[in-house]
Amino acid sequence: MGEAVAETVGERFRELYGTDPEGVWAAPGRVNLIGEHTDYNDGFVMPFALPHTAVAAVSRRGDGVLRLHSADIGDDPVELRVADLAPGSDKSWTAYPSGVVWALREAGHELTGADIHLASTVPSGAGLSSSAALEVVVALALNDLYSLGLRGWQLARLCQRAENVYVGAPVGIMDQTASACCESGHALFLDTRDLSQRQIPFDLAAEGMRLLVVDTRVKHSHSEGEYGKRRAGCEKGAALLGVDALRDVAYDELDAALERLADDEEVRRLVRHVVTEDERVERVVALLESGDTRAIGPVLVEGHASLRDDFRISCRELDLVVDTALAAGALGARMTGGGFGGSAIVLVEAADVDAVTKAVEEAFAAAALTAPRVFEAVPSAGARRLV
Ligand code: GAF
Repeated sequence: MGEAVAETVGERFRELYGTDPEGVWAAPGRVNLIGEHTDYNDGFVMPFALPHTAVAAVSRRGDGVLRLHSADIGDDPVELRVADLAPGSDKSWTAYPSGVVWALREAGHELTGADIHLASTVPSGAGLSSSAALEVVVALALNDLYSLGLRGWQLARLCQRAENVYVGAPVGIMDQTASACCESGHALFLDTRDLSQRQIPFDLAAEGMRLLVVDTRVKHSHSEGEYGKRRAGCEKGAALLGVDALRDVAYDELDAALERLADDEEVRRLVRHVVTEDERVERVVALLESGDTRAIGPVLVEGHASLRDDFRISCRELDLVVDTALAAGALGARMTGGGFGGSAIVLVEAADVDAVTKAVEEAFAAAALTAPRVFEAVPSAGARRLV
Protein backbone atom coordinates (compact mmCIF):
# COMPACT_ATOMS: atom_id res chain seq x y z
CA MET A 1 0.00 0.00 0.00
CA GLY A 2 2.80 2.40 0.95
CA GLU A 3 4.41 2.10 -2.45
CA ALA A 4 1.23 2.85 -4.38
CA VAL A 5 0.61 5.94 -2.24
CA ALA A 6 4.23 7.07 -2.64
CA GLU A 7 3.88 6.64 -6.41
CA THR A 8 0.74 8.81 -6.58
CA VAL A 9 2.12 11.51 -4.31
CA GLY A 10 5.46 11.48 -6.13
CA GLU A 11 3.69 11.83 -9.47
CA ARG A 12 1.79 14.89 -8.24
CA PHE A 13 5.04 16.36 -6.89
CA ARG A 14 6.57 16.04 -10.37
CA GLU A 15 3.58 17.82 -11.94
CA LEU A 16 3.80 20.64 -9.41
CA TYR A 17 7.52 21.16 -9.14
CA GLY A 18 8.94 19.65 -12.34
CA THR A 19 11.35 17.16 -10.71
CA ASP A 20 11.23 13.93 -8.72
CA PRO A 21 11.00 14.32 -4.95
CA GLU A 22 14.05 13.26 -2.98
CA GLY A 23 11.79 11.01 -0.93
CA VAL A 24 8.29 10.27 0.34
CA TRP A 25 7.36 9.91 4.02
CA ALA A 26 4.20 8.95 5.97
CA ALA A 27 3.01 9.77 9.50
CA PRO A 28 -0.22 8.41 11.02
CA GLY A 29 -3.16 9.82 12.91
CA ARG A 30 -3.99 8.17 16.23
CA VAL A 31 -6.72 7.12 18.59
CA ASN A 32 -6.12 7.33 22.30
CA LEU A 33 -7.11 4.18 24.18
CA ILE A 34 -7.05 5.87 27.59
CA GLY A 35 -5.38 8.87 29.25
CA GLU A 36 -7.26 11.98 28.13
CA HIS A 37 -6.21 15.54 29.01
CA THR A 38 -3.39 14.12 31.11
CA ASP A 39 -0.57 15.02 28.70
CA TYR A 40 -0.33 18.69 29.69
CA ASN A 41 -0.41 17.59 33.34
CA ASP A 42 2.80 15.51 33.00
CA GLY A 43 0.64 12.37 33.18
CA PHE A 44 0.18 9.08 31.34
CA VAL A 45 -1.40 8.40 27.94
CA MET A 46 -1.89 5.33 25.79
CA PRO A 47 -2.50 6.07 22.11
CA PHE A 48 -2.02 3.83 19.11
CA ALA A 49 -1.47 4.73 15.46
CA LEU A 50 -4.17 4.43 12.82
CA PRO A 51 -3.56 3.12 9.31
CA HIS A 52 -4.61 6.58 8.06
CA THR A 53 -1.59 8.76 7.30
CA ALA A 54 -0.38 12.13 6.13
CA VAL A 55 2.07 11.58 3.27
CA ALA A 56 4.71 14.08 2.15
CA ALA A 57 6.84 14.14 -0.99
CA VAL A 58 9.76 16.46 -0.29
CA SER A 59 12.94 17.87 -1.84
CA ARG A 60 15.43 20.30 -0.37
CA ARG A 61 16.04 23.75 -1.84
CA GLY A 62 19.11 25.91 -1.35
CA ASP A 63 17.61 29.36 -1.94
CA GLY A 64 15.67 29.93 1.29
CA VAL A 65 12.28 29.29 -0.36
CA LEU A 66 9.62 27.01 1.12
CA ARG A 67 6.93 25.84 -1.28
CA LEU A 68 3.91 24.02 0.15
CA HIS A 69 1.08 22.24 -1.58
CA SER A 70 -1.77 20.10 -0.28
CA ALA A 71 -3.75 17.62 -2.36
CA ASP A 72 -6.77 18.52 -0.23
CA ILE A 73 -6.64 22.21 -1.07
CA GLY A 74 -5.78 21.96 -4.73
CA ASP A 75 -4.53 25.51 -5.43
CA ASP A 76 -1.08 26.42 -6.68
CA PRO A 77 1.75 25.87 -4.20
CA VAL A 78 2.08 28.54 -1.48
CA GLU A 79 5.52 30.16 -1.59
CA LEU A 80 7.17 31.47 1.59
CA ARG A 81 10.70 32.43 2.67
CA VAL A 82 12.05 30.41 5.58
CA ALA A 83 13.74 33.49 7.03
CA ASP A 84 10.38 35.29 7.21
CA LEU A 85 8.45 32.58 9.09
CA ALA A 86 7.08 34.04 12.32
CA PRO A 87 4.59 32.78 14.93
CA GLY A 88 1.04 34.00 14.45
CA SER A 89 1.65 35.15 10.87
CA ASP A 90 -0.28 32.32 9.22
CA LYS A 91 -3.88 31.31 9.89
CA SER A 92 -4.26 28.72 7.12
CA TRP A 93 -3.35 25.03 6.82
CA THR A 94 0.21 25.98 5.84
CA ALA A 95 0.88 27.02 9.47
CA TYR A 96 1.36 23.33 10.39
CA PRO A 97 4.17 22.51 7.94
CA SER A 98 5.74 25.96 8.02
CA GLY A 99 5.53 25.96 11.84
CA VAL A 100 7.68 22.84 11.82
CA VAL A 101 10.27 24.52 9.60
CA TRP A 102 10.20 27.52 11.95
CA ALA A 103 10.61 25.28 15.05
CA LEU A 104 13.54 23.37 13.52
CA ARG A 105 15.31 26.62 12.63
CA GLU A 106 14.55 28.13 16.03
CA ALA A 107 16.19 25.05 17.58
CA GLY A 108 19.33 25.88 15.61
CA HIS A 109 18.99 23.56 12.61
CA GLU A 110 20.11 25.10 9.33
CA LEU A 111 17.33 24.58 6.75
CA THR A 112 17.73 26.28 3.40
CA GLY A 113 14.26 25.60 1.98
CA ALA A 114 12.09 22.80 0.63
CA ASP A 115 9.45 21.86 -1.89
CA ILE A 116 6.67 19.90 -0.18
CA HIS A 117 3.53 18.20 -1.46
CA LEU A 118 1.17 16.76 1.16
CA ALA A 119 -1.77 14.37 0.97
CA SER A 120 -3.64 12.91 3.93
CA THR A 121 -6.16 10.18 4.63
CA VAL A 122 -6.53 11.18 8.30
CA PRO A 123 -10.04 12.63 8.69
CA SER A 124 -9.67 16.27 9.73
CA GLY A 125 -11.58 17.70 12.69
CA ALA A 126 -12.44 14.16 13.84
CA GLY A 127 -10.17 14.12 16.89
CA LEU A 128 -7.80 11.69 15.18
CA SER A 129 -4.72 13.96 15.07
CA SER A 130 -4.71 15.05 11.47
CA SER A 131 -2.66 18.14 12.45
CA ALA A 132 -0.02 16.17 14.34
CA ALA A 133 0.30 13.79 11.38
CA LEU A 134 0.98 16.75 9.06
CA GLU A 135 3.56 18.19 11.44
CA VAL A 136 5.35 14.91 12.07
CA VAL A 137 5.56 13.87 8.43
CA VAL A 138 7.22 17.18 7.55
CA ALA A 139 9.56 17.01 10.56
CA LEU A 140 10.64 13.47 9.71
CA ALA A 141 11.23 14.29 6.04
CA LEU A 142 13.38 17.32 6.90
CA ASN A 143 15.20 15.36 9.63
CA ASP A 144 16.19 12.74 7.04
CA LEU A 145 16.98 15.09 4.16
CA TYR A 146 19.00 17.54 6.26
CA SER A 147 20.62 14.70 8.28
CA LEU A 148 19.60 16.30 11.58
CA GLY A 149 19.82 13.02 13.52
CA LEU A 150 16.82 13.78 15.74
CA ARG A 151 14.97 10.92 17.44
CA GLY A 152 11.19 10.43 17.29
CA TRP A 153 10.51 12.01 20.69
CA GLN A 154 12.68 15.00 19.79
CA LEU A 155 10.74 15.54 16.58
CA ALA A 156 7.53 15.28 18.62
CA ARG A 157 8.72 18.04 20.99
CA LEU A 158 9.56 20.32 18.05
CA CYS A 159 6.18 19.65 16.43
CA GLN A 160 4.40 20.44 19.70
CA ARG A 161 6.36 23.69 19.88
CA ALA A 162 5.29 24.51 16.33
CA GLU A 163 1.65 23.93 17.26
CA ASN A 164 1.81 25.78 20.60
CA VAL A 165 3.79 28.81 19.47
CA TYR A 166 3.49 29.06 15.69
CA VAL A 167 -0.10 27.85 15.22
CA GLY A 168 -1.23 29.04 18.66
CA ALA A 169 -2.99 25.87 19.91
CA PRO A 170 -2.08 24.98 23.53
CA VAL A 171 -1.99 21.19 22.96
CA GLY A 172 0.03 18.62 24.91
CA ILE A 173 2.64 16.21 23.56
CA MET A 174 0.54 13.05 23.07
CA ASP A 175 -0.50 13.31 19.43
CA GLN A 176 2.91 14.20 18.01
CA THR A 177 4.61 11.46 20.03
CA ALA A 178 2.00 8.93 18.97
CA SER A 179 2.49 9.78 15.31
CA ALA A 180 6.29 9.71 15.60
CA CYS A 181 6.78 6.72 17.92
CA CYS A 182 3.91 4.20 17.70
CA GLU A 183 4.56 0.69 16.45
CA SER A 184 2.31 -1.67 14.54
CA GLY A 185 0.39 -4.10 16.78
CA HIS A 186 1.08 -2.04 19.90
CA ALA A 187 -0.32 0.75 22.02
CA LEU A 188 2.18 3.30 23.31
CA PHE A 189 2.32 3.71 27.10
CA LEU A 190 3.85 7.16 27.37
CA ASP A 191 4.90 9.10 30.44
CA THR A 192 4.52 12.67 29.21
CA ARG A 193 6.76 14.02 31.98
CA ASP A 194 10.00 12.56 30.58
CA LEU A 195 8.64 10.96 27.39
CA SER A 196 9.75 7.49 28.52
CA GLN A 197 7.79 4.90 26.57
CA ARG A 198 6.74 1.28 26.61
CA GLN A 199 5.24 -0.49 23.60
CA ILE A 200 2.35 -2.63 24.90
CA PRO A 201 1.26 -5.49 22.58
CA PHE A 202 -2.31 -4.73 21.54
CA ASP A 203 -3.69 -7.27 19.09
CA LEU A 204 -7.42 -7.40 19.63
CA ALA A 205 -8.10 -9.51 16.54
CA ALA A 206 -6.02 -12.34 18.00
CA GLU A 207 -8.33 -12.33 21.03
CA GLY A 208 -11.58 -12.18 19.05
CA MET A 209 -12.27 -8.49 19.67
CA ARG A 210 -12.30 -5.29 17.64
CA LEU A 211 -11.94 -1.61 18.38
CA LEU A 212 -14.29 0.61 16.40
CA VAL A 213 -13.82 4.31 15.84
CA VAL A 214 -17.05 6.26 15.52
CA ASP A 215 -16.49 9.71 14.00
CA THR A 216 -19.53 11.71 15.11
CA ARG A 217 -18.86 14.28 12.35
CA VAL A 218 -19.09 17.01 14.94
CA LYS A 219 -16.01 19.05 14.10
CA HIS A 220 -13.80 20.31 16.88
CA SER A 221 -10.74 22.55 17.09
CA HIS A 222 -8.06 23.04 19.75
CA SER A 223 -7.33 26.66 18.97
CA GLU A 224 -10.77 27.50 20.30
CA GLY A 225 -11.14 28.50 23.92
CA GLU A 226 -12.51 25.48 25.79
CA TYR A 227 -9.37 23.33 25.53
CA GLY A 228 -7.21 26.20 26.78
CA LYS A 229 -9.65 26.87 29.64
CA ARG A 230 -9.36 23.26 30.83
CA ARG A 231 -5.60 23.46 30.63
CA ALA A 232 -5.51 26.73 32.59
CA GLY A 233 -7.87 25.22 35.21
CA CYS A 234 -5.55 22.23 35.65
CA GLU A 235 -2.57 24.55 36.06
CA LYS A 236 -4.49 26.55 38.64
CA GLY A 237 -5.27 23.31 40.50
CA ALA A 238 -1.59 22.34 40.54
CA ALA A 239 -0.63 25.80 41.82
CA LEU A 240 -3.28 25.71 44.58
CA LEU A 241 -2.02 22.29 45.66
CA GLY A 242 1.61 23.41 45.55
CA VAL A 243 2.76 20.81 42.98
CA ASP A 244 4.54 21.22 39.64
CA ALA A 245 1.79 19.38 37.77
CA LEU A 246 -1.34 17.35 38.64
CA ARG A 247 0.70 14.23 37.94
CA ASP A 248 2.25 14.85 41.35
CA VAL A 249 -1.04 14.34 43.19
CA ALA A 250 -0.99 10.66 44.18
CA TYR A 251 -4.21 8.71 43.66
CA ASP A 252 -4.41 7.75 47.34
CA GLU A 253 -4.04 11.41 48.33
CA LEU A 254 -6.85 12.57 46.05
CA ASP A 255 -9.51 12.94 48.74
CA ALA A 256 -7.25 15.15 50.84
CA ALA A 257 -6.37 17.23 47.77
CA LEU A 258 -10.05 17.68 46.90
CA GLU A 259 -10.79 18.84 50.43
CA ARG A 260 -8.17 21.53 50.06
CA LEU A 261 -9.94 22.70 46.89
CA ALA A 262 -13.36 22.86 48.53
CA ASP A 263 -13.82 26.52 47.53
CA ASP A 264 -13.35 25.98 43.82
CA GLU A 265 -15.76 23.39 42.48
CA GLU A 266 -14.64 23.77 38.88
CA VAL A 267 -10.97 23.18 39.67
CA ARG A 268 -11.92 20.27 41.97
CA ARG A 269 -13.64 18.51 39.10
CA LEU A 270 -10.69 19.02 36.74
CA VAL A 271 -8.26 17.71 39.34
CA ARG A 272 -10.43 14.69 40.07
CA HIS A 273 -10.56 13.81 36.38
CA VAL A 274 -6.81 14.09 35.80
CA VAL A 275 -5.77 12.16 38.91
CA THR A 276 -8.28 9.35 38.36
CA GLU A 277 -7.46 9.23 34.63
CA ASP A 278 -3.77 8.65 35.33
CA GLU A 279 -4.79 5.78 37.59
CA ARG A 280 -7.02 4.38 34.83
CA VAL A 281 -4.12 4.36 32.39
CA GLU A 282 -2.02 2.39 34.86
CA ARG A 283 -4.91 -0.02 35.40
CA VAL A 284 -5.34 -0.58 31.65
CA VAL A 285 -1.62 -1.23 31.22
CA ALA A 286 -1.70 -3.78 34.07
CA LEU A 287 -4.76 -5.52 32.59
CA LEU A 288 -3.26 -5.71 29.11
CA GLU A 289 0.04 -6.98 30.45
CA SER A 290 -1.71 -9.67 32.47
CA GLY A 291 -3.69 -10.78 29.40
CA ASP A 292 -7.06 -9.68 30.84
CA THR A 293 -7.95 -7.56 27.83
CA ARG A 294 -11.75 -7.75 28.09
CA ALA A 295 -11.54 -6.22 31.57
CA ILE A 296 -10.38 -2.88 30.12
CA GLY A 297 -13.95 -2.27 28.86
CA PRO A 298 -15.36 -0.96 32.17
CA VAL A 299 -12.26 1.21 32.67
CA LEU A 300 -12.93 2.91 29.33
CA VAL A 301 -16.51 3.53 30.43
CA GLU A 302 -15.32 5.07 33.72
CA GLY A 303 -13.01 7.31 31.70
CA HIS A 304 -15.92 8.51 29.59
CA ALA A 305 -18.04 9.32 32.64
CA SER A 306 -15.17 11.33 34.10
CA LEU A 307 -14.70 13.32 30.87
CA ARG A 308 -18.44 13.90 30.61
CA ASP A 309 -19.24 14.76 34.24
CA ASP A 310 -16.01 16.15 35.69
CA PHE A 311 -14.03 17.50 32.76
CA ARG A 312 -17.23 18.41 30.88
CA ILE A 313 -15.94 18.02 27.35
CA SER A 314 -18.28 15.41 25.92
CA CYS A 315 -21.29 16.28 23.80
CA ARG A 316 -24.66 14.79 22.97
CA GLU A 317 -23.34 12.84 19.97
CA LEU A 318 -20.39 11.30 21.85
CA ASP A 319 -22.65 10.31 24.75
CA LEU A 320 -25.11 8.79 22.29
CA VAL A 321 -22.38 6.61 20.76
CA VAL A 322 -21.23 5.41 24.18
CA ASP A 323 -24.69 4.75 25.61
CA THR A 324 -25.98 3.06 22.45
CA ALA A 325 -22.90 0.89 21.97
CA LEU A 326 -23.00 -0.30 25.59
CA ALA A 327 -26.71 -1.05 25.39
CA ALA A 328 -26.04 -3.06 22.21
CA GLY A 329 -23.47 -5.23 23.97
CA ALA A 330 -20.12 -3.43 23.57
CA LEU A 331 -17.46 -4.30 26.17
CA GLY A 332 -16.51 -0.64 26.65
CA ALA A 333 -16.71 2.76 24.97
CA ARG A 334 -15.49 6.30 25.50
CA MET A 335 -14.86 9.55 23.70
CA THR A 336 -11.27 9.87 22.48
CA GLY A 337 -9.09 12.94 21.88
CA GLY A 338 -9.69 16.55 22.83
CA GLY A 339 -13.51 16.38 23.06
CA PHE A 340 -16.33 18.77 22.09
CA GLY A 341 -17.03 16.51 19.11
CA GLY A 342 -14.70 14.29 17.15
CA SER A 343 -14.66 10.53 17.71
CA ALA A 344 -15.51 7.82 20.21
CA ILE A 345 -13.95 4.37 20.48
CA VAL A 346 -15.94 1.20 21.08
CA LEU A 347 -14.47 -2.13 22.22
CA VAL A 348 -16.54 -5.05 20.95
CA GLU A 349 -16.49 -8.80 20.53
CA ALA A 350 -15.76 -9.50 16.85
CA ALA A 351 -19.15 -11.20 16.55
CA ASP A 352 -20.93 -8.03 17.72
CA VAL A 353 -19.37 -5.54 15.28
CA ASP A 354 -22.33 -5.44 12.92
CA ALA A 355 -25.00 -5.28 15.61
CA VAL A 356 -23.23 -2.49 17.52
CA THR A 357 -22.50 -0.52 14.33
CA LYS A 358 -26.13 -0.81 13.25
CA ALA A 359 -27.41 0.25 16.66
CA VAL A 360 -25.23 3.38 16.64
CA GLU A 361 -26.21 4.27 13.06
CA GLU A 362 -29.90 3.81 13.86
CA ALA A 363 -29.65 5.90 17.03
CA PHE A 364 -28.10 8.77 15.03
CA ALA A 365 -30.77 8.50 12.37
CA ALA A 366 -33.54 8.44 15.00
CA ALA A 367 -32.10 11.59 16.57
CA ALA A 368 -31.92 13.26 13.12
CA LEU A 369 -28.12 13.60 13.40
CA THR A 370 -25.63 13.44 10.53
CA ALA A 371 -24.70 9.79 9.93
CA PRO A 372 -21.52 8.86 11.82
CA ARG A 373 -18.52 7.25 10.11
CA VAL A 374 -17.64 3.92 11.71
CA PHE A 375 -14.43 2.02 11.01
CA GLU A 376 -12.21 -0.55 12.67
CA ALA A 377 -8.97 0.74 14.16
CA VAL A 378 -5.99 -1.57 13.76
CA PRO A 379 -2.85 -0.52 15.68
CA SER A 380 -0.50 0.53 12.88
CA ALA A 381 3.03 1.78 12.25
CA GLY A 382 4.35 5.18 13.32
CA ALA A 383 6.06 7.71 11.07
CA ARG A 384 8.37 6.26 8.43
CA ARG A 385 10.05 6.82 5.08
CA LEU A 386 8.15 5.15 2.22
CA VAL A 387 10.70 5.65 -0.59
C1 GAF B 1 -5.83 16.82 21.90
C2 GAF B 1 -4.45 17.38 22.20
F1 GAF B 1 -3.81 17.70 21.04
C3 GAF B 1 -3.61 16.41 23.01
O1 GAF B 1 -2.40 17.01 23.38
C4 GAF B 1 -4.38 15.91 24.24
O2 GAF B 1 -4.41 16.90 25.24
C5 GAF B 1 -5.80 15.48 23.86
O3 GAF B 1 -6.48 16.46 23.12
C6 GAF B 1 -6.62 15.13 25.08
O4 GAF B 1 -6.10 14.03 25.72
O5 GAF B 1 -5.73 15.72 21.06
